[in-house]
Amino acid sequence: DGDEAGEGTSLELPRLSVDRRDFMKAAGALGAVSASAGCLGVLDGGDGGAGGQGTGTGGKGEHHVGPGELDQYYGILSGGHSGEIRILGIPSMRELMRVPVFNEESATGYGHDNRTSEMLANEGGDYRWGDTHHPRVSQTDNDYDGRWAFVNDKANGRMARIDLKYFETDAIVDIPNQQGTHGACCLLPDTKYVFGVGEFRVPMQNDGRDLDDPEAYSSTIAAIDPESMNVEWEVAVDGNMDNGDGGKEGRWFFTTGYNSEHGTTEAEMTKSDRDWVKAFDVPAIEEAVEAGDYEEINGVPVVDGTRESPLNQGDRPIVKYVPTPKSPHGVSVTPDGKYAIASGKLDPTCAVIDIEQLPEVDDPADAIVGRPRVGMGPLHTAYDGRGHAYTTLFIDSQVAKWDIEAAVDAEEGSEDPIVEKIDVHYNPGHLIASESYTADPAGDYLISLNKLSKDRFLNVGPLKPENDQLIYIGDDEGGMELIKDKPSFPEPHDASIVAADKIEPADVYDPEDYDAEYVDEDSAEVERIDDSTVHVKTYVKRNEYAFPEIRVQEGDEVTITATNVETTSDIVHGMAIPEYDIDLALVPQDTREVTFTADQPGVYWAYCSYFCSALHLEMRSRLIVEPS
Ligand code: CUK
Ligand code: CUA
Repeated sequence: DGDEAGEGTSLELPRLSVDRRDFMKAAGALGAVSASAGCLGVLDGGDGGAGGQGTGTGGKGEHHVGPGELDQYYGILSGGHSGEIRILGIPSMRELMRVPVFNEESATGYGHDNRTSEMLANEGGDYRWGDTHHPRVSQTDNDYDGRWAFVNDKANGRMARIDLKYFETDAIVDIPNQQGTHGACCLLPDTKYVFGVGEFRVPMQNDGRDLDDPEAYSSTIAAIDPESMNVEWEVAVDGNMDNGDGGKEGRWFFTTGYNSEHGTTEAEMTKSDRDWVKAFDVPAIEEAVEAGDYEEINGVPVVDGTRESPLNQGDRPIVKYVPTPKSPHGVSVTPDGKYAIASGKLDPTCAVIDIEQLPEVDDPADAIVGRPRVGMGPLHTAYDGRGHAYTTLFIDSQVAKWDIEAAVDAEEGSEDPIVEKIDVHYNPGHLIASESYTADPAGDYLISLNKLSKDRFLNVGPLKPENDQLIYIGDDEGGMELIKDKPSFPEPHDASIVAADKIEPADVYDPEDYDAEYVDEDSAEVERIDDSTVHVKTYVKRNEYAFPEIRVQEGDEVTITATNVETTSDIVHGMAIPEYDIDLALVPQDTREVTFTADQPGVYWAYCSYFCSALHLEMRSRLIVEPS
């Protein structure tokens, strides 16, 4: 087996072989990892480093991705209050791209052209920033289909969709009745909904009423249709919520939360010993919506899922409140769909909830079948598909690897299920293993998203980067191995790691995909629409715009429609106009529009902002604004 894998992988391969993944699993099953791991060294592909190839287990060189080689996975990381998401190659940890979502971004012109600025202003609710936490990729049959990524805005209660054909945000919904949308997650197996988990409890009509009556505040989950990005329904519940994850079979959706006390101060919120994992019975909720058992609030059917709700009194409550110790934070469903595991945050244990037992038990607490003591400050849990869970320990600055079935068999509070702990640097929040959110995780890499880096990097002043650490988890016998530190800008919270071959991005735009006027050499013109309106239609190519000069009158409203008519991959042009604050970026075959008022007479050199050719600096057009 080992020899075969060794021969099947070759130094010429530009991309780490997919076979490796299967090999790792097979080898793991045979308990043969350490015996044959040396063969993996050839995947190194020419690193030649000391720890490198074929030198037995654990050489860091075997995870090296050399110049010109491609990574095995896309890492799709959130960017926290930068408002963006980031794309990393894994295992290299090279940052490949940043995708603006809730922020304006000048390199890509996002929020600067009419289409994206209107999306941010209209559907997007007209905020200047957002707080992305949980990027989740759409799935079909419990596996990544590479179509979309979704990400929440914890700051302003929104959900965005990123089209993975273009790695571009193509839709945003400002979710009614949610002030901060924290958790984000697809309902599996086929992404029927994207759930936004509302965190902050607020008056459902937040217009000045119920200010001093926190008991009347609510938080909701919102079920969003992934195609239309329409909020189909919401469920209002008791307590705050933070993270969410869906079962694999389309029935259950889980959220963690805190503040069962309905307090408004930290002291009030942490008074009681128990909070809840809430288990939403999605088909039962759909039935309630169907039957008209809801109140329409701000245009959305809101179903009452509070404990007192009549919908929670019968045989089939729509929300089961599973009591867990103080403020559980992360929740994630195991790849086999058997358990939802909630991490204790203020309690050193995780709660293993048996999903099959949920409908059976009278007291939801009886569905908790395991309570391993994992360490201090457990926040989030990921999976390798070999029966292990990996939980970040915020306070201990560690990742704990533990055996899920052993935790079910062990006494409550036992440390016996712990297989191993590894130090991380420092204070990890989320962690994510490759394809961990699918039914079939790859089980090789894990990233620990550490909130503090302290002394791990050159000092860049008081604001330190965070530290995203790559850990190899493919070798159960050799143990977890820390491979790499990667400094990151504030502040990734969560990620999805997707096999490279499951996403198929386009190389150039397809003009059919967007409703914009394609301008080529035949249709380029400067059209005066009326006394005060001018429409400039220009193509853009190496090394020119359609017009060496564009003449308008002071006070004109000018719309520029610009198409990059290049068909060659990677030839991007820009159209920037100084002092008019204009910044278009045009990938091949893309068309963008911008509208502005020519209110300052004078000469303005429109120029290309992407270094596209030897004559890039000459690629210009003179905007002449004649005084009126
Ligand atoms: S949360 Cu930030 S570390 Cu938004 Cu999933 Cu836990
Ligand atoms: Cu076009 Cu530079």
